[in-house]
Amino acid sequence: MRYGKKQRIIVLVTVLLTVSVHPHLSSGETGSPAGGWRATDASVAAGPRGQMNNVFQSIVDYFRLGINALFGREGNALLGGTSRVKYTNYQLLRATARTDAQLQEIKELKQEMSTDVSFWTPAKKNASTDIMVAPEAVEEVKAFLKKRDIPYEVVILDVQQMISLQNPKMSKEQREVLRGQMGHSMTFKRYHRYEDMLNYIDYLAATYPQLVQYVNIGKSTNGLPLKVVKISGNSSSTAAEKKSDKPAIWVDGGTHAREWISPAAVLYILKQLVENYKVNKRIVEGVDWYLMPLVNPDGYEYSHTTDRLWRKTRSKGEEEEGEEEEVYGRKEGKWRRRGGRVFWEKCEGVDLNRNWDFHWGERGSSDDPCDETYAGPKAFSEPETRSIAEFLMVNRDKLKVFISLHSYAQMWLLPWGYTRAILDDHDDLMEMGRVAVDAIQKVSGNNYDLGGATSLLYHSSGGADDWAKGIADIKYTYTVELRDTGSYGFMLPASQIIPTGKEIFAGVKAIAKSLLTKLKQPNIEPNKNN
Ligand code: 0X9
Ligand code: ZN
Repeated sequence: MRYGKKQRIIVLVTVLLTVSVHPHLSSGETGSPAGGWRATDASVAAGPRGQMNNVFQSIVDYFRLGINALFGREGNALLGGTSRVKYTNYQLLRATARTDAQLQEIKELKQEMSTDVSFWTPAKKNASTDIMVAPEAVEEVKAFLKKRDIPYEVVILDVQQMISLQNPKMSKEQREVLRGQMGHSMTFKRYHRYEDMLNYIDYLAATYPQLVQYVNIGKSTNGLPLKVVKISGNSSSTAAEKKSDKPAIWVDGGTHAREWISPAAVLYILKQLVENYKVNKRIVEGVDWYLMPLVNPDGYEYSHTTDRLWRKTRSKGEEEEGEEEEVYGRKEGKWRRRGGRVFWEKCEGVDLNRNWDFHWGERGSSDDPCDETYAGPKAFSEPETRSIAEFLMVNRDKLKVFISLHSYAQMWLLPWGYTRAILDDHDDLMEMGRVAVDAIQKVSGNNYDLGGATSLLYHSSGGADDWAKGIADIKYTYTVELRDTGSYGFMLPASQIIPTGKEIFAGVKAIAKSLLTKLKQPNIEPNKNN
């Protein structure tokens, strides 16, 4: 039987009404994985009752996607699925391996229970490892740790609850009111969507045209703009500082989607430099600032609409024209558990901090598309890394400082990440890093550990910092892990945006001042390439 247009609309409306009258049937409430197609696959593991639910789920998701694509209500078709991944009763355990054997066992746990555990921090000897565990596996994992004498504590009892508490809601009306009053809706009291960030940048550029410009350096995989804001103050008094040979500082955020504090912190720095220009006159006029609040907009948006704990990009691994499927090898998937159901998930996304073309694919990065540290099918496979690299190369002579903001750990890290070898100018970078962490300590009392990325964290190759140092030759290159040390982890409450912003701005400001002082001394050569 063929349905006419009218009948199709009636069917669609009926399904939607059913879903809204019985909200527990909707995918968001049952905690299904993102994307209806996955739910169909889930029936394999979910048993007959699960199969019925999942078939229904697929129909619901199908219509929801259709409606969202048509009317763009929640999420949008561009960003893929609309059902939220739920982490109800997922626990965060903090385990500490004290011996090599225990470390090995924790690594085995990761391999063997990959459906049920997710490592928020890597396994390391004599350091704590944060492991998120699905409710179905909590007892098993705890028994595993106890049996091997590996001490652990429960840090978060219900990850979902933490997620729902993190970000105060703001209605459309409230946003409109704010835009009417201030010209933008950026509050620094909540984590904003990319649209709000872009509006804020537009507002600053329009309000302070002498000071703020932005450059679109490219587009994300899903077509969102990649924006770099340039702040350059001109003092009418000093002709020398007016010249374009001012040193430049780069600060970026949001490489990893779930690390919400990092784009918020870059925006805070932007606000201080622009809206608090008078107080920060010396560093605004003496330095050209390049700020990129959001390196990975696709992943970030996805972490708002669908999976709060998403880390990578959203690229799907389709082969480029003429390329063989095997070259990309990204048709793989894996079993995952979400909301009590196991389903087959096609693995998507690339870890941008493993995708840079400097010692790409070496230690500490993965060639498995399902891994959180998947380096991509090739170096610079992602438009985000390519666009930034191009921009940095054009400006490399001016750039003296490169800072990439991440979370969480409270660490000020120096290259290299790919090797244990120490930089030739390690001491210079330590000295400058010390200036920053001391300034942070002074302003908030918080201690940031300072040191090489490999020794403080772990091996990881293909990182932005290694490329900035090794290829672009930017002298003072750092990766900063912002707050906290694990009480909230990625779900750092929005009330900590301003305090975190204040401390990181103090650190960055101290570096800018120190750089200007150094450049005044004639015998200092901050870049090899100068
Ligand atoms: O692993 C990373 O990419 C960074 N840590 S995070 O928890 N935010 O994912 C650290 C990167 C340090 N730099 C290099 N390893 N190159
Ligand atoms: Zn990160």
